[in-house]
Amino acid sequence: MASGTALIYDEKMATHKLLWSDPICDIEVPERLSSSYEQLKSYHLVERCVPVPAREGSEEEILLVHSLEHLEVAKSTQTMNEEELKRVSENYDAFFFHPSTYHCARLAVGATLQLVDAVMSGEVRNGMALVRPPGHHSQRNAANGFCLFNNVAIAAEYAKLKYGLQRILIVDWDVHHGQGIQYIFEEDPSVLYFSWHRYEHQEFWPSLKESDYDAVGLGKGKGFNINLPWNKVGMGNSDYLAAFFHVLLPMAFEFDPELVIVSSGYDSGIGDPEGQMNATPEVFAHLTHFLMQLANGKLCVILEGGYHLKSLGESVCMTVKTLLGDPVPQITGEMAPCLSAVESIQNVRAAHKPYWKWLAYEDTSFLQNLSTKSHLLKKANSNTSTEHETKITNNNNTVKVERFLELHMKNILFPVPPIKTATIGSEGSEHFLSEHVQLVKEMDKTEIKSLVSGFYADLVEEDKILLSLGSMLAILDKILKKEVCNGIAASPTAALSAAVALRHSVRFGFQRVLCVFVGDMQITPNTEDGKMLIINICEKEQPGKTSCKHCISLNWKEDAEGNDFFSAVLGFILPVAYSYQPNLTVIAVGPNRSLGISGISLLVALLQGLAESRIVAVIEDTEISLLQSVAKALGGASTPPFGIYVPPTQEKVKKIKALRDQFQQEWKMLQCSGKLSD
Ligand code: X5A
Ligand code: ZN
Repeated sequence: MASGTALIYDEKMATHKLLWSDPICDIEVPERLSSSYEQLKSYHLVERCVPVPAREGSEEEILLVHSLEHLEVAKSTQTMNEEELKRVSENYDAFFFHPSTYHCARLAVGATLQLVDAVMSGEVRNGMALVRPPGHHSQRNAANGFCLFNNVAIAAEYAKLKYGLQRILIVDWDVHHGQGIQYIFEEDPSVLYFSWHRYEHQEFWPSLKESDYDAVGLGKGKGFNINLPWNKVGMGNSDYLAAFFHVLLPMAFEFDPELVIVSSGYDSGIGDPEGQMNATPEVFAHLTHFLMQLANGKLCVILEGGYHLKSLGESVCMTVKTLLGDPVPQITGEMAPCLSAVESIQNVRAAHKPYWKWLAYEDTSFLQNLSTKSHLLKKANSNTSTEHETKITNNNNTVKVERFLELHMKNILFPVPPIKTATIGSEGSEHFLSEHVQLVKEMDKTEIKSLVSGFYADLVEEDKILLSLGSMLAILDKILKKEVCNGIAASPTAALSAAVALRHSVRFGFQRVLCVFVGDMQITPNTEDGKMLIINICEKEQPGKTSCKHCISLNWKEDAEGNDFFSAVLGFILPVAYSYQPNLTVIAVGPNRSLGISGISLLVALLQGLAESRIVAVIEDTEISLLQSVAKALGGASTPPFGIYVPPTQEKVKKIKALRDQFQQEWKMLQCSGKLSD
């Protein structure tokens, strides 16, 4: 199994720079590259990565996407003087040539292809390439928007050709629309392109009609181009996560890519003068973590935009840290998407309904944006500020965001325990012991008794049960004390163990503990104080049990043919869990589980985005392969056995929709349509 994270960086790419004054292009500076690399060094991330050298992309490789004419024009700029360079540059929308530009752009292409090779050959699991100039705006015959050669598009064509790939996912989280990538793959069903972008009803650059949600692809490629336009600035963490839950990720799971490439612009992050968005660096850890669950972890992240140096650097670090397998920091801020974001999400879902099976039974309809009006209103009222004034405000804001990030990163970053998973050396555990797993000493009986007394003492008669509670508590203690990240315990009574775990962590001081219980739960703890949230996944409706805000029953039986559970995880469980923001997650598997190993592994993998990845898994099952799979998922294995993805049936889609309607006022990350039920 592939392990390790490649990092590609070559300081030569910092020689491409603007030689004359141009207020549009002056943000694309060499320091974007060098300061990001310095930031990586200061977090000691560079030394943890596998260094892979850049190389020049060949002419043949560039011609996979570009015209010979474009290549020749670019080549001819190497020997030009400043005046000539300026003249050629003026032929394009927002581009500048420097004598070193051609060489840098070839290095950017080659660096990207080196990363694809390192990942595809299994030399590493994933990686990031820091490149300049960026690529996603450049087109077959034109430079555009700071981009000369389309690094990511070339990489996708290269991977198709060299490795015979049939499904590649490109995720473009840059704040601009990568129209260059869209044009290149519009008719190609083997490349699924997703882009969100600042759009403001076509007012924001590049102001194209074809950046809207209704551009879904052409011919055979219909359904394989996904545009999510943001019609307002100020989009933040919850808007980005909602877009992943309700648009990108379900499509990505249904598509089941063999390789994921990210057009990784950080101008969608806070403080960026272009994007004007509010997403904080840790959101990129979450986005990265989600994408790591696809394509057996084969993930290539390629730098595109990002113009606030501090915000860019921190976001790059969060991305690389996550690629390396570090636990994901807790997301901050109010977890509710804004109305304008929800409208955009609803519209892109409606536009794609004909092409995706998981959407087929959703009753999506188009929404004429309410925000259109308020947008025009806002515009009409805004007093006209001069260019100069705008610059000053931006500079103030830049400094403000720098100070904010300084503090913010100190708050969200936490020391990573050297050992990831704790377990008890019980029967069977030898099957999943590895260097990342620590054996925990069992507690003695009196200690356990004193811990359990007060709540479930009467239930604990048998020694065997007492001992298993002791094991679980010993593991939980290590997690609570942050000596390990997560833990796994076998238990003859999962419901009792989970209940004790919940009570113990609340008593320890945790304010919100999430419990996802798979199977029949014989004991239901009292959740009235809101300090616990239980989601019970079971096959049949329990008579007499009604769901409430903190105790939700989800009746679901995994499809026998394949894994359809992803639709419930993305459409319900994760949105609820992210709305709740737990400090600890308990996953318990009890009797009569209605999920297979693949479903449970997926759950474990995705829930690691919450609670700083603190998870305790309690499993009442003698099946060694389940224990092994969960232990693997907890360790961040790159090949989780998720099985074959199949879309959910109409009945299941309705079930999720009913739950969403029931709970979306309380758990707002569930919202994905503008018209809320009452
Ligand atoms: C790669 C990238 C932005 C171009 C903006 C031109 N390009 N106004 O972020
Ligand atoms: Zn951009």
